[in-house]
Amino acid sequence: MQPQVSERTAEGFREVLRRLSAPLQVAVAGRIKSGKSTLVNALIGRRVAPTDVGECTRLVTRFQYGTVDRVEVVFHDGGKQAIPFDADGGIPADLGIDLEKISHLEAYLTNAVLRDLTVIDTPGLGSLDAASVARTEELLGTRRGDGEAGDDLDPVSRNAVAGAEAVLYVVTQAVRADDQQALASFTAATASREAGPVNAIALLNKADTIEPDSVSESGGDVWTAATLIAGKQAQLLKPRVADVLPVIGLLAETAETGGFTSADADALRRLAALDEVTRETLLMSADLFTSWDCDVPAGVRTRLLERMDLYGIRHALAAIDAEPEITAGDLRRRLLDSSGLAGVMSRLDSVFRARADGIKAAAALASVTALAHASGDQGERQRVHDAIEVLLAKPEAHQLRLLEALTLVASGAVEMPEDLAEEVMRVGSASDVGEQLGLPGRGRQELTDYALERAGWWRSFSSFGATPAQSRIAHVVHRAYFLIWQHLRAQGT
Ligand SMILES: Nc1nc2c(ncn2[C@@H]2O[C@H](COP(=O)(O)OP(=O)(O)O)[C@@H](O)[C@H]2O)c(=O)[nH]1
Ligand SMILES: [Mg+2]
Repeated sequence: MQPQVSERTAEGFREVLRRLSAPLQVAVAGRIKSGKSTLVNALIGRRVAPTDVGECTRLVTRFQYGTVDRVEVVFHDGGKQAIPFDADGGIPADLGIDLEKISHLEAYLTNAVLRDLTVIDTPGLGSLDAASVARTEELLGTRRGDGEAGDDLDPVSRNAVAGAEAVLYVVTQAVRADDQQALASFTAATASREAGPVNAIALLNKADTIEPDSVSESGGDVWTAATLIAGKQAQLLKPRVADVLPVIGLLAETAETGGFTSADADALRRLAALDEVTRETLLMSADLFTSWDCDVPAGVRTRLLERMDLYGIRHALAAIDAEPEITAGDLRRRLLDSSGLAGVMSRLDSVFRARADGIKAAAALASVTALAHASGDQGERQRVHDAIEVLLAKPEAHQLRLLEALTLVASGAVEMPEDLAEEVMRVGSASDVGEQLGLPGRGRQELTDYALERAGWWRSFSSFGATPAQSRIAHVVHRAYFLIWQHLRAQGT
């Protein structure tokens, strides 16, 4: 197809192809200070993204897999400059380079997580700093680039291919109206069609800071309160994200990046051994925790507070009370368990990793369409559109159509009875065949029979009783069951 389009469009197509064979790009987005960089560190398992303050928190950083750890500054003019890690192995908080000239940072790390996910840390929307917002918006594809010199693509096209393919949306207790807007514009930009839960997960971060008493029915428990709030937010963000998962990024980061040491465990043991009154006073507030007079040096306490905050400290002290001989390693695991990171990881697997090819293909399709659209040549536009139609009609495009069906149903664009909607989501989402069929752990024969039965059911539903829109969905679901059935049968021979 390339000779039939202009050099500029062809360049865009080459970029799209390159993206298809690269790991899925997941942007971590949300307001500033929502804990994005902290979560990035937890996910990568290394305290590498600067958190809190410093000019680098105002830059977009792409973390991707590399065989040698290194960081590069990429300038607007296309130039690059290697920069050293700081003494702790992180990206320095300040670079001593004019920020205006920097496009973004590229960090190459050997960490396994990055083999199939490229994680993009963003400065965040809703920041007072207009330049940070602009950088984030540009990355998310919600804003047109400035078309800097040295770029082969015009701004529209560059944006069409530059956007992340999936997003991890970080919110805190209060979801604001513009959070939803930002998410909507992200999905519109990445998929150029109705936003969906196919490529977006929201995290309710800083779950530890939620006042349980502010949530009725929490029973005074922080995690219960967080789960309830996450459920409410899921309703608000519904058509836009797959899920809202509560998480304590800070504890996840501390537990996963070697931030919890045996010296920390010792300090916690000493705190646990303090008399009841002193201990309770310390735990009343962050101020009291660091300033109240006690045997554990204030500097040590400040470090604990920074790494665990009061909730984490309380949690650790309770674990020590229950099991005075607990090892530092076990304490670290307790903290990790209480952070909710495992739930986030498993959702990343089932929502992003398992569907990476489909998500990338959908993004590629959207990019190609946008590239054609941006072309001034009417004939070229038509040829690209025709080619896409041919492509979509092929059996191999089934995964794409399934994702689309999923999106339509999840967003409510096509209404389905609730049980059927759930079935569509299940068939389209899960990575394991048993789970896809809603029969986890059952034998192959049972699964094979059931897949065939459901294939038949959806075929007849598509012909009888369904509205035209439902019928189109039903065709796709029928096909999904049929393919599962074929696959299971082939395994048995
Ligand atoms: N209590 C608490 N603090 C957190 C949590 N996650 C991040 N923080 C703190 O929030 C501040 C901002 O975090 P950062 O990751 O830099 O936010 P970003 O601007 O969204 O990247 C830092 O001081 C973090 O230590 C959390 O789960 N609980
Ligand atoms: Mg940050």
